[in-house]
Amino acid sequence: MSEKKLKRKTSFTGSTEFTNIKLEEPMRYAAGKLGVKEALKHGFKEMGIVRSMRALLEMNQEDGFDCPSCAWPNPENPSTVAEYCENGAKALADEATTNKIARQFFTKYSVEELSQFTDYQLNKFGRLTEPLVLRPESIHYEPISWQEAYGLISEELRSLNDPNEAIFYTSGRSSNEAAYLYGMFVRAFGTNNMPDCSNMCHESSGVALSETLGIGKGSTKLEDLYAAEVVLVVGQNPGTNHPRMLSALEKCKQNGGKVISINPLEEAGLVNFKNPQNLKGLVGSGEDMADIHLAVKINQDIPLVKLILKRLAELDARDKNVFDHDFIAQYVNGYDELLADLVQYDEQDLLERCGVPEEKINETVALLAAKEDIVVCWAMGLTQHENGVQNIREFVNLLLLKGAMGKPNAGTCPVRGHSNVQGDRSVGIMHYVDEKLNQRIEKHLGFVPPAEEGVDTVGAIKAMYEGRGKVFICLGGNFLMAANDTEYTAQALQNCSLTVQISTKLNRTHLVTGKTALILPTYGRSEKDMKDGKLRYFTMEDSMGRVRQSRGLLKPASDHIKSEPELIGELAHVFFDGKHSVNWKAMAEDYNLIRQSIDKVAKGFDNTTERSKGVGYYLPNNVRNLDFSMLPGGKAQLTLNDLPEHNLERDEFLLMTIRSHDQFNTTIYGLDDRYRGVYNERRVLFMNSNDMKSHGFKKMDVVDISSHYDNKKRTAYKFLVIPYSIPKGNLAAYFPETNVLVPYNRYAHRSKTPISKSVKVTVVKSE
Ligand SMILES: Nc1nc2c(c(=O)[nH]1)N[C@H]1C(S)=C(S)[C@@H](COP(=O)(O)OP(=O)(O)OC[C@H]3O[C@@H](n4cnc5c(=O)[nH]c(N)nc54)[C@H](O)[C@@H]3O)O[C@H]1N2
Ligand SMILES: Nc1nc2c(c(=O)[nH]1)N[C@H]1C(S)=C(S)[C@@H](COP(=O)(O)OP(=O)(O)OC[C@H]3O[C@@H](n4cnc5c(=O)[nH]c(N)nc54)[C@H](O)[C@@H]3O)O[C@H]1N2
Ligand SMILES: [Mo]
Repeated sequence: MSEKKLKRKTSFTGSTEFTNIKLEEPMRYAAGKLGVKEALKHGFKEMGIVRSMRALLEMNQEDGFDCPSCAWPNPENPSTVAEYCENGAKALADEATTNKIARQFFTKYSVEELSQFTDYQLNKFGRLTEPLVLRPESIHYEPISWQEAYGLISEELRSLNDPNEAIFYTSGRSSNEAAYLYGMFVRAFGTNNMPDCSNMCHESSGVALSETLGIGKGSTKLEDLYAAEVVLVVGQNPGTNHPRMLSALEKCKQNGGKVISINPLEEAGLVNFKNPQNLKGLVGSGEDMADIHLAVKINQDIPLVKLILKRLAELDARDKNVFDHDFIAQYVNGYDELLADLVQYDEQDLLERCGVPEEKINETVALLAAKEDIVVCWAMGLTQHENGVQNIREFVNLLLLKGAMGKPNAGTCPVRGHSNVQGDRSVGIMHYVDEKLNQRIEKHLGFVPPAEEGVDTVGAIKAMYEGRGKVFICLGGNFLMAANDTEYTAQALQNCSLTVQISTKLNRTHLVTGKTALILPTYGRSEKDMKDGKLRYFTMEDSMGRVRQSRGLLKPASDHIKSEPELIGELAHVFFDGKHSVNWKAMAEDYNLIRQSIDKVAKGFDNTTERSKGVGYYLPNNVRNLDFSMLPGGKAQLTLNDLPEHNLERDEFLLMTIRSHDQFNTTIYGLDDRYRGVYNERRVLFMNSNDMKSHGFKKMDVVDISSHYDNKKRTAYKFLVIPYSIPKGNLAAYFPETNVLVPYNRYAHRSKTPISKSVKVTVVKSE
């Protein structure tokens, strides 16, 4: 029998049945932090009353655990009441669910059968409770001991011709300790093949900020948002994805600050906001969070900013006080070139491209001209385009011209996704080579790390597809559904000899696998990690660069699962047969040893065990000290960025793939998108009602969406058309259902972030 015929018949999309949609008007407001009572409602169903009460009271508190949802920082003094949001409560309930997958489950269902379930249904089965193996000829997972699993992986790794035939992915939920141990094991094994979720997320921010400001992270602290004069929220939906950020914006407004939202959609929470924890929010109609909403067309942020800069430059030419000339003279490179470049653009053309009404531009220009303390926040609406890096550089231009950098209440704020995605990078999860890091590894860990750049997510998919990547190990995440071009990625995974998932819950990447597959179940953030009667804890780095401790408190889902550092350390110990310059086993047991090692090897970490206590400590950040010595001329860089061109044909739209209110990335908590007024259905396509008319679509028409890159038709079948307030020519639909449309070889220049927010598509009625 040929290799191909042996392949399991697993579905990489799951069912496309509709689930009984209900529509309402989109909501005008969103809540930030959540009252205890409401949050408990989410917990009770999944976790039971006692577990919910205990866990929610400890979430984001000083001696508690870090919320497993987003990376928004906790305030220095968390309020005595709840410091969490609705979606944090959902994330916790999802992780700490009392639903468990028992041994008989995999006897009952084959992987082929399981793959017919939707992602929502797969997640609902609950927590994984013991290590499992899917053997080459089998279609059923079966139990395997930890030792046997380590042995199997080690043998497979040793059998490779070249360490670069193995690829090690990381999702951003892992602690600093787990990620560090993993990253160092991968290097000791001999490769830099470390793609991570960041490649699909904020990589464009990292690239843009590094080259303009000398550090790939943001410069603001939470308090800076409170007192800023203007906060721009660009390409970001905080009401759903970072709800606690709304509390910070509310504080800003109470202090007299203004909020500008730049988004094709009027996202709830930016338009109007209710804080359930203050009386006004509960009884009144809430606050309008955004003072100005700029409904930019998808991927037309650069024309918008250029237009604003042009107008500001005109005012500055007259008054000489709109830009910060002292700051520019001392700290900034490229001023004359930027001004000369702006002159060539036609204002009317820019206006038409961005699609924003002129009076809104005027309002924005007047506000920005008069203010100095400006913060720009952004997320996926800027990073996930072909020109993602340039998008961000253009906003950096604005901040630098205004001197809004390296001082209180001003600066950059890329709002990170996964709760420890920033920390994972800081402790060494990256596919590129950092020579200084390599020198420290050699000095302190006693081995020579590889000097050759590894693959990122795009490179990993291609390598596996082409047979160059043979073993694929994932520390968390759901690679198949998170990555683009689902069909291609599925084939890539199936070409592997071994795929390994270290995870908490079942997902589709466990079902579309290599010849042999392993599931290694691990603790969630909220679980108590005990060793010899002592509680162990982790550290995380939040979106603003602060390192803090996190300790779980709930009884783990099973006695047969292991913490991430423990299983990584044990695997490394087995792989090296106990003979290596690093004592992996000791670190697997005692996380203080890992932290001591991080202090020596990772940049900026220092006395972490002590300093991460309580409110924690900030990692060094050169922008906060206005130190640009690492950049050309020792200065921050203004940059020239091109206008994006999409050249849409009459039947083409630009589609953004976004999150609903009831999901965390590929984990689907529920089928509602309450703020957008959609209930019990995810297969929806948001369309401008004029486009519906001109293209002959009616509300609830069933359509297929196709992209046509490289003469290949990729289709996402069966979506319901919903009229929505979205710019003409633009569409929105949820990820991961629409990932099939995003070609694997279309990504942002230089950061290689897939173009999840500007996919050119056509739409036709389903047959
Ligand atoms: N509850 C919950 N929380 C999460 C997540 C989750 O799935 N659920 N995911 C986490 C992760 S990993 C991440 S990265 C973040 C993601 O957080 P977001 O970036 O807020 O997530 P998206 O849903 O991708 O929303 C993108 C936003 O950008 C807008 N947008 C799209 N294209 C453009 C454009 O061209 N220009 C502008 N100006 N705006 C545009 C969209 O309308 C939308 O409001 O959230 C994190 N937090
Ligand atoms: N089309 C499109 N695609 C996108 C995006 C988009 O906007 N549009 N967004 C992109 C972005 S921003 C990101 S960050 C990626 C996300 O990509 P990933 O990080 O790969 O995906 P997640 O859905 O967050 O991963 C969920 C899985 O992680 C596991 N898990 C949860 N908690 C833990 C834990 O504590 N430890 C371990 N070991 N495992 C755990 C569970 O098994 C769960 O099924 O997706 C990207 N893909
Ligand atoms: Mo992300």
